[in-house]
Amino acid sequence: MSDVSSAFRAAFGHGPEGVWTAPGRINLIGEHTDYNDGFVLPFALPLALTAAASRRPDGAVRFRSRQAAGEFGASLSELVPGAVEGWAAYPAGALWVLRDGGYPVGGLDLLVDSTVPTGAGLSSSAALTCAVVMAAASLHGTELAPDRVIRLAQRVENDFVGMPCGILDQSASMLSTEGHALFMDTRTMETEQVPFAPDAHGLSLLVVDTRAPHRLVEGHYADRHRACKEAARSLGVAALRDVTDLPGALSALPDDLSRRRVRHVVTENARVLDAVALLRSGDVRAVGPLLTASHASLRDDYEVTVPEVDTAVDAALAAGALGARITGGGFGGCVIVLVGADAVRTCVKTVREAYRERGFAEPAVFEAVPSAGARRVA
Ligand code: GAF
Repeated sequence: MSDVSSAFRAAFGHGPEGVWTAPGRINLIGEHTDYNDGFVLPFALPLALTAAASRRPDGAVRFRSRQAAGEFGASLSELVPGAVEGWAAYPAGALWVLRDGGYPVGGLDLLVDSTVPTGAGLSSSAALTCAVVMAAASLHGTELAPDRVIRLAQRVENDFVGMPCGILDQSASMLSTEGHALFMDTRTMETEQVPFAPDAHGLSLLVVDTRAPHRLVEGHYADRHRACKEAARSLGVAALRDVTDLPGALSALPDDLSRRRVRHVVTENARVLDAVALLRSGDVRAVGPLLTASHASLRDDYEVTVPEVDTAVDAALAAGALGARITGGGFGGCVIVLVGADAVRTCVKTVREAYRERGFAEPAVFEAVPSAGARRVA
């Protein structure tokens, strides 16, 4: 935090008025369910973005990132959809959604620093948008409730950046608490903090960053989203969340592709409910097979995995993991592995060997510790 404040001072010649932090996330289970009004079970990582900011009297904005060269500068009125590219589109979009929503905003100096890797499916962009929405609103006199920040940050992605995401990532960043997974009904936004501490059960939840870059804005995600909406329409339900008779729905659908997309969403919602029930009863080990079933569904029915991801899952399972799956939107990114603490070393070694054999770049592996959500820190 003091690093961010000193970097801010060095860049802008004065100190920040405030500092906010927002974490990246892992989704334990419940993938591609959020834009189908379904259930999700994410938690926040200790990896986070920190944003230092202060108001400017002249209606100008200046953005800097410690992870990017140069400075982005514009006037507030120039920040409209389509006008800003690269990382600056996210803070620009945060200011645009606030203005568009009728909240008072003015000029802003902003410097961000992040430990959330970008393009790894760990929600680096939700961390950025949540932090900047909170910072800009607060500095201009509005303390937004977390559910407002979530919706506004989602709008940044949907209407400014052009990524039709749901509310999983923003909710995880805003609402997570240490030692818990966040069970959320994305239709009602009702939440439950479910205790989740693998180490207390002699287990570890590893994150394997496959380093296969994921690019969700590039169409595949939007295709899945569209297929789900079309299937819901042809089944006569508001959202796939409302499908109660899966065999009946499958026989009513016109083609194999939509049948597979629907089967994934409906079975994944059921797996979230099963995982929550197991966590509530303290049986963390039994969540393993649900993770693996989720992966198979995402690989075969939803088709969002890539060879690096499948290799990590297969190698981890072969080395004795209790369960493993891709996490996040897919097409690259990270795998999570639930494994007994005594099998961690073998598991990591087996995954690394499998990567070497296939000629893939060395994956990064770290342990996921359920951590606190976004907040003002100074
Ligand atoms: C991405 C999206 F941003 C989320 O809204 C969610 O749909 C996820 O992919 C898949 O579960 O992270």
